[in-house]
Amino acid sequence: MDASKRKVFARKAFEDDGAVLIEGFLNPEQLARCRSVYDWCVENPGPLAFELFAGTEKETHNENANPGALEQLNALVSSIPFGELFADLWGSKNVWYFAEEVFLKKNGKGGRTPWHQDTSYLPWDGPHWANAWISFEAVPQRNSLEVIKGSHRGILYDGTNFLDAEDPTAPLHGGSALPRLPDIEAERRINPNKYEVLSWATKPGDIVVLHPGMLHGGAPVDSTFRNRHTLVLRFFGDDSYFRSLPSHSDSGYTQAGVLFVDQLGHLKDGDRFRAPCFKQLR
Ligand SMILES: O=C(O)CCC(=O)C(=O)O
Ligand SMILES: [Fe+2]
Repeated sequence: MDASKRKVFARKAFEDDGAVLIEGFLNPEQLARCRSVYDWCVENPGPLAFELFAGTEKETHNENANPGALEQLNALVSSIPFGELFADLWGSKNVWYFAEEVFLKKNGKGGRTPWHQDTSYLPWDGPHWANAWISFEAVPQRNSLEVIKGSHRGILYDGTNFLDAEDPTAPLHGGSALPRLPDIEAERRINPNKYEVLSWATKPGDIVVLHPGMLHGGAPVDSTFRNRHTLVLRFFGDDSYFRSLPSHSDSGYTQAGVLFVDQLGHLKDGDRFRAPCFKQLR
């Protein structure tokens, strides 16, 4: 496929399926710079760093929006053609960078990242949102990110609280504002075809781009693929809106979530998602 056909394919796949693999997006030098920011985050955790399922076989290191890494990340995303990628993928004039998330599953431990939608945690609506999922190892398909095809256009469920190692659907917010997540893994064990799951083996330099409103989860590491170092970078474009989270949350979330809450205080439901703290790339 030539470059222009690849762009058309990626745009259609992202719109229809919610996710697409972009092979070889990062050259080795860009990938190395992503890795050094990732390593800095793991070595210098910020206030929201969290060990998922701490002390169990499922333990995964996770962090969102480390304030100490903000300047490095803004410089990193400005130096790599993410602006061009997302302007093409969405058909958006403007592109902004939101923040990062890190995942580390090591030594053959680190369970599945439970199925969830990022939009249960983040006050986001509209088509122009994307996660760039970057893993630094060559990831076999069975250990990779999994997404449910087309689910970015489906129901928004409550999140998982990521606390109950036995129940991956334990609600984040609770109450009745959002329906409880289905237990997708349990349903897949009974009927492997119940959900149309997409996943890709990836090579270093590949990125998986996914709409954060889709149902997605991360397969575990195991005895043959023992370590997964993953950096997720999040972006938004013209057609992106503020959508408040439930007014009641068992997890103490505000209606703007837990990230950049003060900077988002001026936004009401349906407003364009704009705030000067987010780096404009285009
Ligand atoms: O890599 C993973 O295990 C999960 C990724 C994820 O949840 C995300 O990209 O938002
Ligand atoms: Fe996620």
